[in-house]
Amino acid sequence: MACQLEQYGKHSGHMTNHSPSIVILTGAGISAESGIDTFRSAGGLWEQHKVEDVAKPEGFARDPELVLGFYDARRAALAGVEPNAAHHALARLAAEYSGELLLVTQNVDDLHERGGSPQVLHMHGELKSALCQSCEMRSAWDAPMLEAGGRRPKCPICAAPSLRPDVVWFGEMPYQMERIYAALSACDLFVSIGTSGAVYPAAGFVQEARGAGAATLELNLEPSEGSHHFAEARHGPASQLVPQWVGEMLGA
Ligand code: BV8
Repeated sequence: MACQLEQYGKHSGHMTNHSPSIVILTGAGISAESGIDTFRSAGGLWEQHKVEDVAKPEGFARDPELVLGFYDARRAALAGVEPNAAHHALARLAAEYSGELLLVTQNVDDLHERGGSPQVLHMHGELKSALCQSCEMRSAWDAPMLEAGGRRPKCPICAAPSLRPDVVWFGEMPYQMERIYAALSACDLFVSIGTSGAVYPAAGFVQEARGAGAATLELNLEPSEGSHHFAEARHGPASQLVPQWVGEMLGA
């Protein structure tokens, strides 16, 4: 890793003796060993449902109960899973690393937080957040959005029965993109963990970082669709690769 940072480090003199600034992007693969289905593996979420039916505004408009039920099931499943060694390793990095660190996740689960990461940027939203379509306010939410008899719970802020999952569907703008792009253009190292590189704009982050002179590392079970953009790629389960990489970064 150190050799890569020197070899691929910033050409604009960022590489002084400070600890390299790191942007990490995670995807469903980091939660796979916790028992949460990924999207594209055999039997994964998208095999059980058509994307356009459950992860697009049009699908929600067409059949809100199908979509609310899909997200209610995923939210309820969180109670039965635990963070794994990869989540805990990233929390250790946040606690012990002296350089700047931004953790961006495409995941809507809460395993990074429960694994101890203090700041998590959920660019595609969170299962445990509700967005009200009337007042457009967000509230922490851990209950079903579809109650018995198809009743809809009331928004905690405006009392309208118009809550939707606070997740970013296809065609919707991911959250905090300016902050992410600013971090990508300034970082010394971009690390992608457990994502297929199938969905944009997240799949383009490696090119942003590399274009700005950062070193790039992919940690994934197998080569992703964007593997060729990475200066270094390691393949295997996140529960092994991530603790090993964190140990390298902490010099342990
Ligand atoms: C937008 C949230 C613009 C909800 C999700 C043509 C070209 C380029 C782009 C487009 C295009 N046509 C349309 C687009 C845009 C579109 C897109 O990218 N489409 C794709 C299909 C081409 N993108 C969008 O619409 C985005 N918005 O572009 O807005 C805009 C501009 C102006 C104004 C308004 C809007 C929004 C996309 C967000 C969609 N929401 N999720 C929910 O979770 O239900 S997507 C969802 O899939 C995830 O969030 C993630 O982003 C994406 C990919 O999933 P992964 O996390 O990578 O999971 P996957 O199963 O695919 O892969 C798992 C990986 O882990 C695998 O590689 C596997 O090998 C690995 N793995 C498995 N086990 C392990 C492991 N690795 C390590 N250890 C293990 N144990």
